[in-house]
Amino acid sequence: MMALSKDIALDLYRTMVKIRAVEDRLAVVYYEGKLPAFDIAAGPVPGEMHLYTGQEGVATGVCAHLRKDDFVAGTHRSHGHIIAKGVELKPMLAEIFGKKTGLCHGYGGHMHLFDAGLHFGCGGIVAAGLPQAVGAALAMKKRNEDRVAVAFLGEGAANAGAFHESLNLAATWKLPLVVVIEDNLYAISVPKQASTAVKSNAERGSAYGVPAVQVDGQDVLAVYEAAGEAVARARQGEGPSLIEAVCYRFRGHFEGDAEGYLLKGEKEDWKQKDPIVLLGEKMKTQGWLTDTEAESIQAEMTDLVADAEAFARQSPYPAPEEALDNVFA
Ligand SMILES: Cc1ncc(C[n+]2csc(CCOP(=O)(O)OP(=O)(O)O)c2C)c(N)n1
Ligand SMILES: [Mg+2]
Repeated sequence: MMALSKDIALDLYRTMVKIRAVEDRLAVVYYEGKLPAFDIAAGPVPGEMHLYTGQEGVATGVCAHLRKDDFVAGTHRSHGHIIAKGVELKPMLAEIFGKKTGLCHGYGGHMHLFDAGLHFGCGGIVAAGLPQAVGAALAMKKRNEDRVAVAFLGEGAANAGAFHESLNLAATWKLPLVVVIEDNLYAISVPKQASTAVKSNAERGSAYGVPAVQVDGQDVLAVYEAAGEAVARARQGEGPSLIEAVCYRFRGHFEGDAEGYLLKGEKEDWKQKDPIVLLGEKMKTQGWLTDTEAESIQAEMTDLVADAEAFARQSPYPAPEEALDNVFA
């Protein structure tokens, strides 16, 4: 068991509460102007919205080992990844609101958060982040840098060709890559067992010569420990690793999902394994956190989000005549 200090535990806790605070607010703001008919184009945050609520332990446990110059490729569900990597909330929320002050000047929105300074990118094409992370890892190796590339993906994406080609190349070239599969049981409404006969995606590592482990994704400390080993391996030039984190999203695939595919009582059961509550309880047992401290962290993060939201709302939209700037046309 990796030695854990109060400082590290507190850092993990604060990051998870920050992610949850952003998304709890977005879960309200998103519906402004959209109801009663659910007009997806209406309101201050038009378009689709995929929340990460419930999976915070995965992004947090992995990114806690990363430096600013390490590369992360996310997915369509990446608020948690970019926050755990250290993004400023103001430009992040401004991007989600489609504003000129956003990370991508409002061109990207919630699914296309990109922060060059943080070496972070994500997007809506399932499994597309993997080849990008392999490319980043190849560049790092060619330049003799001790940087690491991380690709997050869902268990659905692990059935895409890009996943298999990426693992194969990364292992053959011994690249500094960590692949993190977040198995939240579903790809949209399709349960894992309907799209693969493989029980655990960690088993797939051996097909490519990649060390792989399965961890409880609701337990941020388990993720933190596995990621510590994988990131160290990559940084020391020992090649790629695969982490399969079994987790659960507490909200639908996207906001507006009727969730007719869930088993009765399933979500309620998983909510008993809220990663924030679980870590908070462990810390309280250790004497590392009091109820008052937990409340003040929650209040601090709620305030941070309120400031970022105010910034986003007050910011201007890009002018229509700028629509084709900065894009391939
Ligand atoms: C190449 C491609 N195919 C299909 C889609 C439509 N799509 C969006 S999300 C998704 C499911 C992804 O499931 P998973 O990888 O498990 O991630 P999760 O949503 O569970 O986080 C699909 C099929 C897409 N965006 N890109
Ligand atoms: Mg999934």
